[in-house]
Amino acid sequence: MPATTLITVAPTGAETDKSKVPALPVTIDELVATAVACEKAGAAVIHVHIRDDDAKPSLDLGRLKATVDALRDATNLIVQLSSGGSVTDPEEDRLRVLEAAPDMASCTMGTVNFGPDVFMNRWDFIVELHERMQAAAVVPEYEIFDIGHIASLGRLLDKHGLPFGGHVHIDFVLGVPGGAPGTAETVIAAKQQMREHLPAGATFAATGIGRSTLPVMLATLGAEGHLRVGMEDTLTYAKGQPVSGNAQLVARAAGLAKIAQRPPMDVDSARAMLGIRS
Ligand code: KMH
Ligand code: ZN
Repeated sequence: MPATTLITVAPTGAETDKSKVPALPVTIDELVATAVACEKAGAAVIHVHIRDDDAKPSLDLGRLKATVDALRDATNLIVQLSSGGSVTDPEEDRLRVLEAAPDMASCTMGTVNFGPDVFMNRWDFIVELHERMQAAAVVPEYEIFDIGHIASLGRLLDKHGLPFGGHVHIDFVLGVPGGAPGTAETVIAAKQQMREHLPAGATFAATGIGRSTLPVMLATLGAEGHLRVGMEDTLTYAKGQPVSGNAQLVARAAGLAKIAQRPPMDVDSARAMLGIRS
């Protein structure tokens, strides 16, 4: 069992409408304020989606760079940019995210139905993203929305080599309508697939969308996993109680991690585990 728990916060996402959820951080100032509070509460990684002046999802390179700089100035967090963007973002824009020089970027391991939409991740696109990350010294977090994505990652690593830093870290995003369900059973099945298809030493985190957040978190803590939480995935803290902010979700994860005798991993240890460039 790992001695500590890596906590990643995903504060914004691309799907939620700011006008319906005022606590969602969408400006750079709001993101920085959330990041500072989440670092204090126990997060080590921030998974970032940005918004434009109208609070719509954006992959504008200038704004991505400004966001990375602002987060680095205000926190010691590992900055992970989303290369997934929103379901409508073109592949070129998603690849260009790496030019903002984040510490990490997400890399989704397959196409998945995403509610009424399709989150498209063609094999050739995945290979291109993986190879550009190797060249740019950006550490991937491989996003797994469905069980078959784990075998696809095994195939990617066999054919195209290990990621920059040599360590394989994946994130099960469970409970998306169209993907694997957010249950303890999925966490265990996915972990079994990791053992079969990925190199020894690979680590995983998991997050459950919506009301699956707690079952996935509790199962993951008991299954040697790390945690992702945040308003990208969860907007309700308890029945009838909207999330007040991302730090509330990080604090709950940190509290449960302490109860599990696996307190939050500090940022320097997270950098060492993930193989982030210094
Ligand atoms: N917004 C989803 C379509 C990622 O950040 O890499 C994709 C997503 C995954 O959130
Ligand atoms: Zn995301």
